[in-house]
Order: sequence, then C-alpha cells, then structure tokens
Amino acid sequence: WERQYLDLMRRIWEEGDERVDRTGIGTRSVFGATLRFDLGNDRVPLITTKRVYWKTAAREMLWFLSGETNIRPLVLQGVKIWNEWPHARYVRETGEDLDLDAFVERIREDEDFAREWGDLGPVYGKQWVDWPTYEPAGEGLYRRGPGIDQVSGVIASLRDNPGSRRHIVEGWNVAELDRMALPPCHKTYQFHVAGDRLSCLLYQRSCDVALGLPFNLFGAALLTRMIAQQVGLEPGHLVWSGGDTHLYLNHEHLVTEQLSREPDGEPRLILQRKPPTIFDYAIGDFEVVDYTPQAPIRAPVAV
Ligand code: THF
Repeated sequence: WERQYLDLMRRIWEEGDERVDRTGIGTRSVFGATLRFDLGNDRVPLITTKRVYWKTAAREMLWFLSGETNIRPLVLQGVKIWNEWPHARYVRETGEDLDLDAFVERIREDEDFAREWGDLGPVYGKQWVDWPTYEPAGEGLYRRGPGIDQVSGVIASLRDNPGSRRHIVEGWNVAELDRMALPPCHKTYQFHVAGDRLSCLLYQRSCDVALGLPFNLFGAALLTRMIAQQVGLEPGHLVWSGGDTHLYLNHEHLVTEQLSREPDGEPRLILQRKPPTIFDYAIGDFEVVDYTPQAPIRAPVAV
C-alpha cells in the first residue's frame, strides 16, 4: 500500500499547482486525493521508506482523547510536534524573542506559564470529548449546557445501532474556529460497520504530505483499532481523503530522497490488552512489530 503514498507524493511534486500558502513557504498542491488501506491482520499504515516515530503519533492520539488542548502534557513526554504554534503566538503577542527551546523549557518547568501560553485553544481534544452546547436562559440569553462527548457517542452508536450512517467525530466547530491556534486539519472521522468489520474514513481539509500525513494515517488507524476493540469488531479499512494535499517547497530534499527508496516489510500493530473504556489506553498498550524503517529524513515544519 505504501506505493499509494509514494505515488501521491510524486504526483504532487510533478503536477501540483504551485502556490503561496498561509505560511509564506509555498507549496505544490493537488485538490482531492484518496488513499485506502486494509487494517486486517493487524496491518497498520506505517511508512517504511523513512522512520516514522509512531509513538509520538500514538501519544498525540491519546492526548486528543484526553480532551487536553495544552501542549504541556506532550512536552513532558518529549513530544515536540505541537510546540511551534504556542511559541509563535508568544512571540507575536509579547514581542519577546525567546527562542523555541527556551520557550519549551519554560512550558516544562513553569505550570502557570504553561497555563497561559501553552494552550492551543479549543482544538481537537476539546471538540472531540467536550463540544460546547448552549441552552436558552430566557430574555434572549443563553447559558452553557453540558459538553458533548462525541467519542463516547460514537462508541455507543456503534454498539446500539451499528448500521447507522452517522458515526461521526467532528472537529470543525465553526463558532470556535477563530479561537483555535490552528483550525483542525484532520477534521472529520466517520466510522462504518460492514459485517463484523469497522472501517474509518478520515477527511482532512489540508495535508502536509511529507511531515503530517504519516502521523495522521497512523493516528487514524490507531483510533480505529481502539474503537474496534472497545465495541468488539474487527478492523476493516482506513480510507483517507484529502482536500488541499500539498508538499512544501522546502521539503524537496525529503521528496527526492524518499522517492528513491523502496518500501520494505508489513508492519503490524498489536493492542496488548483491552482497557475498560476508550479513555483508558496508555502508550504501553501499543506495540508495533515487523517495522524496520529506513533512515529518518529531517525536514522543517511550516508554522
Ligand atoms: N502544520 C504543518 N505545516 N504540517 C503538519 O504536519 C501539521 N500537523 C499538525 C499541525 N499543524 C501542521 C502538527 N503535527 C511533525 C509531525 C506532525 C506535526 C508537526 C510536526 C514533524 O516535524 N515530524 C518530524 C519529526 C517528528 C518528531 O520530532 O517526533 C518527522 O520527521 O516526522 C499535522 O497534523
């Protein structure tokens, strides 16, 4: 399957529309792309043509499920992938030129600082498990209602009404987009039951194919596996659908190197135990076997 990923990379690099994006770095981009993987027999869409730090992607997924939107729990686990956005906000709003490493060190050491500057706003975790609601309070006023836990909702609907076409976890809360450090990229997860197999379709509005997509694919596969385990279904397919699907122009060395490599091996993902609920998984519950990736390829992330 990895050829699908490499073919997409090649197609974007050779035929993509070159445009200046929000970050100012510039991309080549195609609009609309689909990848499909069979998650059966514990297979997992983990790229072998470069080393992907799947534990980082797994910790990120657990962080989403925890409802957290502050980077501090990630920082304390050594996960760096969300650091750039709070740092950029800090520099923008205070005018101080604290460098990224020093900023992250303060997030680690100073809980009050982290509370003020480490939050990304109501991003994935918040919307997934605590989507805000409002209730009329008379005289045209509204008060906060109880938050909606979409993840538990989907688990309940998969159990009670597997044939439903509404098993959806949505991150795109239109009313709160302007308070998010970054509006959700992997915005919609739809689940589907056919026979005893659970499939997932992820719709991603914007996709950094070189850096983000390997993480997003592994994360979606992991989420599907956890949900399947919780509801007693076998893993089906992961269908990935991208909107603006792009390569950053400063990732040329990565593209050239990665397209010169051949995929090798079929990694598998093992869930070591069945925790009582979807919220009780820990990093030690996941094991990847048969993964012998080629060397990492470093590339800068566009902020
Ligand atoms: N913004 C951009 N420009 N690209 C993205 O992939 C992206 N995300 C998240 C939010 N905004 C984004 C952040 N996710 C890496 C991986 C995922 C990220 C951000 C950065 C990254 O740098 N990966 C490196 C190093 C990994 C590591 O240090 O552990 C890699 O080689 O894979 C997409 O969700």
